[in-house]
Amino acid sequence: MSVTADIQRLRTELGKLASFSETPAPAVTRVVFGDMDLRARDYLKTLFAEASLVVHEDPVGNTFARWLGRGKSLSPIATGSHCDAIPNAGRFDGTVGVIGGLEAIRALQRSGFEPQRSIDLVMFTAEEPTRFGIGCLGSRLISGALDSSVGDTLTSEGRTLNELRLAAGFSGRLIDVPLSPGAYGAFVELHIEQGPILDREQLDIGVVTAIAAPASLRIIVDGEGGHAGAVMMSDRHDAFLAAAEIALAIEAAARATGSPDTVATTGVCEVFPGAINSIPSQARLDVDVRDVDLRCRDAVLAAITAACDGVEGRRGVTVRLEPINADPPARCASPIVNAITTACETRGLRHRTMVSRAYHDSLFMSRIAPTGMIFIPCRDGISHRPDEYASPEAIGRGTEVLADTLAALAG
Ligand code: HGY
Ligand code: MN
Ligand code: MN
Repeated sequence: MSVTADIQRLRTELGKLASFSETPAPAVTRVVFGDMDLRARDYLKTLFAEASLVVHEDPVGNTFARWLGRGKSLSPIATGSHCDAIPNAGRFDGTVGVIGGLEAIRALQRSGFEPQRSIDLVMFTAEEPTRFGIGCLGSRLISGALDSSVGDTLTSEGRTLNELRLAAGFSGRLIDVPLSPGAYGAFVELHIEQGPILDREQLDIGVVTAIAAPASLRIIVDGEGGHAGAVMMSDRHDAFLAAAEIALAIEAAARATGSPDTVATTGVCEVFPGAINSIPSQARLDVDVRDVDLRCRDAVLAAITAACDGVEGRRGVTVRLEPINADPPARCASPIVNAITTACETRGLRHRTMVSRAYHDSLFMSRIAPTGMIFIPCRDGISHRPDEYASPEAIGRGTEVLADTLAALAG
């Protein structure tokens, strides 16, 4: 049985989804629980209903669209990804896994396939850290990796996660979000690679074997402010310059591990009071550190602590480190990797195994179900930018490999 994805429909629906954005095209910005996020969710639910899927939303907005299987007693399998987008991003990150997952199900329906196991299409809430400062919020809660108390401790613009989710229409208690291990027989996520390997090697599919271990932290530097004209250079304790020294030390630490997979990024830098004629009294850095090898990643975290200690002494400032998360890497399950590989071979697609340097909801779903990921190429590996691009043909191939994999797993 060979199913075929409707490439034109994929293109149309991804285009419509991209129109729900807080920034003008080609950029896409869609922050969780914002108006555009809620409009995108409504659009998706109409698509799910058209496909006769039974929709359920949990208390944090994770959305489950189920294609009922014949074996009611069998644990379902699942696919899915996210639809939120960081500021000034592209239209394919996450959405390919949701719309592609939907089209994989529709293609199987069109082919007359009837699953033994039910198949869930999951749209995870807040995979991006934009609003609440931590990535994979929805899948962390599903997998039990995050305690429900975050409902009162995570805040955005002075309001708590609980206040914001209830205002967005998601009722119920966060304590009821976790799914037990075994709730799913398997989880498979389709996603753009967000790196250059598949495009550069002109391959169709990446069969993911591992997902890098992400860590993030906030660094707050307190110095002495003062008048930009009146305070002599020798008397200054400039918080921004201290932070700048720390940021450069972070870069050096990532380069020094010897592992090509070690990456570190100072993605946010805020300076207070932020006036041209006032010496910065405080600076805030948000830092992201990753590697598939935990030792390398943690070596960078240790180097960051040492660098902060040194800067404190040399510059007469105080530095506070606030860890946000430090997660282990995920290994994809062999049966899922094999099912994806078989689908590629059956279709004669050029494929290779690879690690994911980006994190995904699969990183946490792997804690409760055997998990795998299907990557498709994106042009020049560009992502988290408006010029992120995956061709309709590449998305179609990924969707068809996903459909074959779901069919194999759903029996
Ligand atoms: O940052 C990441 O790896 C993901 O795209 N949120
Ligand atoms: Mn992303
Ligand atoms: Mn993503």
